Amino acid sequence: MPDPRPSPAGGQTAAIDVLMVGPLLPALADQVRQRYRAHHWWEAADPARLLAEHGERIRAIVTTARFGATRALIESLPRLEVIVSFGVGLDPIDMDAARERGIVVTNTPGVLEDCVADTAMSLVLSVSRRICELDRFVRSGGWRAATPPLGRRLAGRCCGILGLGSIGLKIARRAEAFGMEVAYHNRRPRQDAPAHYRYCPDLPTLAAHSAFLVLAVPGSAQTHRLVGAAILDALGPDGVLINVARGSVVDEAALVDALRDGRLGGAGLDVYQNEPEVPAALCAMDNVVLLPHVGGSTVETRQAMAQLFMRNLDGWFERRQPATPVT
Ligand code: 8YV
Repeated sequence: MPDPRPSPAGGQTAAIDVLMVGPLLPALADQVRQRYRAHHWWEAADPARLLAEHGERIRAIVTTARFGATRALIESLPRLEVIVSFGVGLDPIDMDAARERGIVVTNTPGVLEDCVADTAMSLVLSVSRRICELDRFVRSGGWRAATPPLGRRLAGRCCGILGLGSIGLKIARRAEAFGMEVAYHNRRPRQDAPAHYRYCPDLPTLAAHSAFLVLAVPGSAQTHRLVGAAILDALGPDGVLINVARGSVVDEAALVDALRDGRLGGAGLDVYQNEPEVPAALCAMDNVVLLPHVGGSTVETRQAMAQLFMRNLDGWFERRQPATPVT
């Protein structure tokens, strides 16, 4: 439905129709609505009717790394010029459909990597030192009756990183600061990586060598279910899986089985196969720490992402120059 409010600050952009696929941060959604004629796709009682009425005029899809843009949606908008996404992940955007039409896609790289790396290290620490479990132990009065269980130390143990990209590199630096050894697997060795980072030519080798296997690869057809039973077994009963990448990278049923059977030591997860659904079995396990996909969710990072998002949207319509185009 078009937002009924006028677009006072919109100036030249006020007459441009944009389709908001899902909810944005309230302040960012307000900015978009003040500057553009925004249609709320996810709230439409009859999405087909919304498209029939406004689709001909829509020139931008504004979306997030969660909601993306399907081929069907892209193909239904004949005047579509640009897809502006909040987040770095491109997996829910049909990039082929966008490329075929010459539609520009933008995301928000370079501003959320520190926070995602912090989240990864928070999970490493929380699982290894049993922070959440011990918090529950204190709150429930368990301390009066029993000695707290021991955690495992980080220093001297190996942090294995699947995907030494911009986020992976920041995770590596943090792991080093905790005295950990760093190993990684990419399709090929990263030339600018410090020489003491051990390159593993394949994922099973990395898993076998690591105490913590941290997933930092993009979600894609190439990374789909890369981590299954064999990799979890290579990580082993003392090993911990950390996922700040995408739920699609892990075979979640195999993960539950490995944890339940004690073939894997623990897991720290920020992402899941079918968000916001989390398997009940995981919720019942003490050696698992669960976050609700908050890798980049800090005030500072969200503000920086929102600014970059607007520089992409305005940059396209004012100068044909978005700040961070992907295509
Ligand atoms: C986003 C993410 O912050 O950027 C990404 O790819 O997965 C998240 O951390 C979130 O999806 C924004 O909607």
